[in-house]
Amino acid sequence: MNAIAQPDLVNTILADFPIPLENMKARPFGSGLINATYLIDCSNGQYILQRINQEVFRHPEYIAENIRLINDYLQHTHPNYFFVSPLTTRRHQNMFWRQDLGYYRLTPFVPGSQSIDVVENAAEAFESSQQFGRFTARLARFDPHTLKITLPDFHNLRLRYNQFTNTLQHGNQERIHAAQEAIQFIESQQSIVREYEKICSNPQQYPVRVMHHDTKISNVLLDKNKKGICVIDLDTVMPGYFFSDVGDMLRTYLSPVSEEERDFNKIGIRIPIFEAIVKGYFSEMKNELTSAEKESFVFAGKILIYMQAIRFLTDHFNNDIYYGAKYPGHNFIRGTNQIALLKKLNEAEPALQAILVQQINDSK
Ligand code: GN1
Ligand code: MG
Repeated sequence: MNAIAQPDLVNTILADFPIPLENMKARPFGSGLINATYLIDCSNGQYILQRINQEVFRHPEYIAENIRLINDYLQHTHPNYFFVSPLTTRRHQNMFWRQDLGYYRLTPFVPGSQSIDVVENAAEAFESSQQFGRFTARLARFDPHTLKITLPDFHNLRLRYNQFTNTLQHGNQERIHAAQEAIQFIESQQSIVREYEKICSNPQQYPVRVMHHDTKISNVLLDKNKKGICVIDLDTVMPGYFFSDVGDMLRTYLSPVSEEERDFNKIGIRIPIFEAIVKGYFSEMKNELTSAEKESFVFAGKILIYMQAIRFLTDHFNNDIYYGAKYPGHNFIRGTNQIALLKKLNEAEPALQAILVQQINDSK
């Protein structure tokens, strides 16, 4: 899925950006599944070159429009907020270089920044959660509906569930047959879909906000002391609900191991990390969030873990057309890993809820 850019293609693309090309070096970078990413070294600094996956993002120009709108708004209202915007091309002043070969964009690499792939401690979780909270808080008076929908129905759990059941009819029957236990578990948790629908039909208590929709730790830049600098990877910034960002943080920070882990005994819920996520998010959003949103933090985790389990399993049954697979059964492992995580979250729920209530009270 991640087509490797040819060196001469990289040169052709970069020639249209205002950067010096002598002694330029390019190498693959990062761990994203959807867009191909390269680190570019050149004489005036480092840049990130990314090819947008057009199978996933059907209108890459929407991404550019959204980033421009948000950038303009923030420069106006919060000029000190650190926001990394892609460079524009020399010829057309576009945020994308595009030809038949695809859409590419170039973003400055923030000097002294680092990103990490796994949350090791509560301080990292706090910093990251604070950054995602700050992003939505700074945009609290910005009308989310002016943004383009870059990925329609991205976090629509009802749709994801329906796609899953549909795939059970039409997908790879051998794989489906071998996955009965996982399928039954997914079906047994359907009440999550119904609760999700209640949230989406209650705009008073669950308002539509500008959400990032991909809040894994690697989408936050940290400085050398692991203090948060800013959020990155803004392709999925769209109108959405609090649960998307809060839930994906719980999904990706709580366990000491990621969705890639094959030894499910290592999956667990780290309570201090939960507390740090809540504190970090509340530090920016406590005056914006409704009581209902605050009280639903644990449920946000359930929605996102459940959705990701469904997405990985659906892809497994569809012969890995979306996420790809590095080994046979890769998406089955990822999906069942997420099921194991959801079970752990369900077990830990009373303890997490108690911490949440404490934090809600402390934030008043
Ligand atoms: C994809 O490409 P990446 O890693 O940023 C996916 C997310 C999933 C994630 C799971 C556009 O994100 O929704 O949570 O994989 N993004 C898209 O690793 O589908
Ligand atoms: Mg992403």
